[in-house]
Amino acid sequence: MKMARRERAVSQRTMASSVGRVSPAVAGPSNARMPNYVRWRTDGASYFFTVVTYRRRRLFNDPVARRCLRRAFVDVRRQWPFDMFASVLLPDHLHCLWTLPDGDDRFPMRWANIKRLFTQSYLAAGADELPVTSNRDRHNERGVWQPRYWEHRIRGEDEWFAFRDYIHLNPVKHGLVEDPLKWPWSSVHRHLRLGWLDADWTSWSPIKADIVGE
Ligand code: NI
Repeated sequence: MKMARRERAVSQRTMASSVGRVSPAVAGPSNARMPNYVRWRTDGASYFFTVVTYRRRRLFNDPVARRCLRRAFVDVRRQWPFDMFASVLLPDHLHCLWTLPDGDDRFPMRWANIKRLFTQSYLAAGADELPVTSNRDRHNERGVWQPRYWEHRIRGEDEWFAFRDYIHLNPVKHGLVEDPLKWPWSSVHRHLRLGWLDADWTSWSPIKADIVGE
């Protein structure tokens, strides 16, 4: 018991001295102080994606839809793994950053499966689908997703972190919140918790609002 108390005293002193130390934080690109484990991975291809609901229906205001989407991601990643570094879910679309395994560029198949699994479970949960034209019907599109999505291959670390910021600031860009930390469906919370972002990151992160326009 004595030992434990002494250890605590020591750790409190250590904490106090580190708090007193001047932080090396200075304005700079968001990757300047990034620890190695969150650096851009180059072993597999990395992509930024924007995926939109059919006719911009605001499906993801519904907790059932959010749950179905999360499950679709889990199921697809279990079978065909990929790393999802950052993501944000908005009412009618989502943005995310993936890194695929080395030599595996099959993101179209992954998205097709995520969309299909989501549509199945969401409609099974009693959601309505939108009326679709006969042409769309023939292609078995159920009026849930836009058939296309936007993809961008990441070419370097600066771009990687610019898109990460873009994702985390997206709820602000869309006028949903004034503070990105007030948006629950964002990886910003995980990045802050793990120390991948500083608490003051918004004050110096470049807002690259023009890079995708979504
Ligand atoms: Ni957006």
